[in-house]
Amino acid sequence: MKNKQKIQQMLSVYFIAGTQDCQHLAGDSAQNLLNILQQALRAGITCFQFRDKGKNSLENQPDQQKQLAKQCLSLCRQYDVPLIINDNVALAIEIGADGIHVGQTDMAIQQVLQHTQNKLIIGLSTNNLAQVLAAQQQAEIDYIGIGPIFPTGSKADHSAVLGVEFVEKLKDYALTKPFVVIGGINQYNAHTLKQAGADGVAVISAITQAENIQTTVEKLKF
Ligand code: TZP
Ligand code: MG
Repeated sequence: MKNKQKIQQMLSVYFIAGTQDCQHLAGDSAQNLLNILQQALRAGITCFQFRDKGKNSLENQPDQQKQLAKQCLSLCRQYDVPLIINDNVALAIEIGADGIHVGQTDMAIQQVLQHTQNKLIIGLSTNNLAQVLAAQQQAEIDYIGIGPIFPTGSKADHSAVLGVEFVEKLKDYALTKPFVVIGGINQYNAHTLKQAGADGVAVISAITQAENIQTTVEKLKF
């Protein structure tokens, strides 16, 4: 377990993206991702997760994907913002990322730890109460991702939506682990979720499709 306060700060405005999330823009999607990331960093995001997967991603071009991940990392370093890699422990280690985020059906946490020697930040996605409570019990997990809270167009095979009530109800369980909520979160509903107890909000389309990244990120902060 890394420094809890640092993790909580990091979760505040947690931006997630890959090339598949930049298809609405003309031109090269890798370059578009870098442009968006730079604007988001300038605007004050507190964490970036490189999640390049599925249709229209570079997952079948590992060399290009690695090169892009390295470029993202060097941008994040300029702003002193941590970079977390989604689901790909080998890539995280190879490029020297700050953390790794896994889902329920990805590499098991014990196996992740063997590879990372507990040097990287570890996040786990959860989609129901049993999974949240199980994650809470695992000392090596630094933060929990909870969602989807609202319907989302950014993840094809997502689980049932949980709603704000689910986050409210978590207060009864007095979680000690930091958690970030995800799924359909935007500048208008972020505040409600932080009021409900979330340490931060994780967003894809709210930033990748923002009309104005600067003002969007400012509103996500509060
Ligand atoms: N996991 C649960 S919902 C989701 C992921 C990766 C997608 C969130 O995207 P958006 O655009 O912020 O709803
Ligand atoms: Mg996964």
